[in-house]
Parts: sequence; C-alpha cells; structure tokens
Amino acid sequence: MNALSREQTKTSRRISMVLRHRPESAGLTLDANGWVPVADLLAALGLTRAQLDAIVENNDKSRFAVARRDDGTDWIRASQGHSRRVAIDLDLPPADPPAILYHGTPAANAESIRRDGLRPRSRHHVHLSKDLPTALAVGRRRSSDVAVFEIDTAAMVTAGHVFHLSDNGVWLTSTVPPGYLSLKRTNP
Ligand code: HQG
Repeated sequence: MNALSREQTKTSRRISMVLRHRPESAGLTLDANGWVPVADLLAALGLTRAQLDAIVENNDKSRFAVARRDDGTDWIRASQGHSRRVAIDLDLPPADPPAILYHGTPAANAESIRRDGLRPRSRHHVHLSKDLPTALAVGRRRSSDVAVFEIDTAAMVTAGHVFHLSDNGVWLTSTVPPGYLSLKRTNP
C-alpha cells in the first residue's frame, strides 16, 4: 500500500462523503445495501477508473469495497460509517467478536459515556476497535485528549447483543449499555 497524495486524499474524502452521507450531492442513489455502480461514481465525480482504483487500493483504512456482479458490472460501497440519514443496510452476518473490544473518544465525552453508554449518534452503529492502538487513533481524530474504554463483549454476547464485522475490520453493534464499559485509560 502506498500513501495517498494530497489530491488523492481529498478525492477519497469526497468519495466517503458521497457513499456514506450524501449520495444525492453527487446525483447518486445507493441501492438497499449501500452499493452504486462504479461507472456512475466515476461519471459523477469526473474520475477515471485508474484514479479510483488507486484510491481504493491505497486507502489507509480500506474504506471502500468493490464487487463484480454476475452481469459483469462493478459496484462500490463504503464498508462502514454510514449516516443514519442514508437508509441502507450493510446486510452483514452476525459475527463472534473477541472477548474484549475498545472504543476511543475525546476525553470530554467520557463522563457522558459512563452514564449513558455508547450510542451510535448520527451513524448506523457504534464502532468498536480490535485493539488499543486503533482505538487511540480513532479518538485522536477529534482530540489530543483521548479516553479509551474497554468493552466486555463476551458479557454482551451472553446477554444477546449482536455484533457485525465490517469488510475493513471495524466491529459494529447497536449500542453499548454502560454496564459493559470500563475506562481503560485517559490522556495517553
Ligand atoms: C461519541 C472512523 C458522549 C463517540 C473511525 C464518538 C470509526 C458519545 C462520537 C468510525 C456517547 C461519535 C466511527 C455518549 C457515543 N456521550 N459521547 N453517550 N456515545 N459518543 O465519528 O466511533 O476514518 O460517529 O465516542 O475509525 O468516533 O471515518 O464515531 O466520539 O470506525 O473511516 O460520539 O469513523 O472511520 O462519532 O468513529 P463517530 P467514532 P473513518
């Protein structure tokens, strides 16, 4: 994987915006599972197939998935992170999570999370990380002052909570009630 250039990063962010949050801003409609024809996305954003492929292949979190259908057409979607305002269902099967997962967030959110648990807010799911470094990186997107929670996923599974694993390795669930959360570290 090569690092994206500044121009490619900008285009990648635009693709994320279109595929996760505002398809209509590019004149696109996602299908029920969040896919659009690659040809339509290229036309809408003025990209060549080679430009898109470079971004898909080198995206730091493999955010986009491309799949070929039986009729030979290629379709693309964001693997996770959609806004609730975009009415799609990723249609991922339930998956068995590791016994512990992590969630990184600005430390300013910690008190409210301890009280109310983790909520998906504007997205379809709560997003959980497989390890501490990943959770720290997620929290640092928004603040240098990060809190990381450890989630007792084993107890959640026992209680009937359902988990999904996105194509790019992010664990998804509906909510995490406060009883399954413990503050792992703050201000790392
Ligand atoms: C917080 C990135 C206070 C939550 C990442 C988070 C991820 C609460 C924020 C993906 C709360 C929502 C998603 C409560 C939740 N009180 N704050 N009760 N419940 N929050 O961006 O997990 O780079 O929707 O802690 O890697 O930060 O975009 O979720 O801080 O996978 O591909 O509310 O986005 O991927 O923020 O990030 P987000 P997230 P990409």
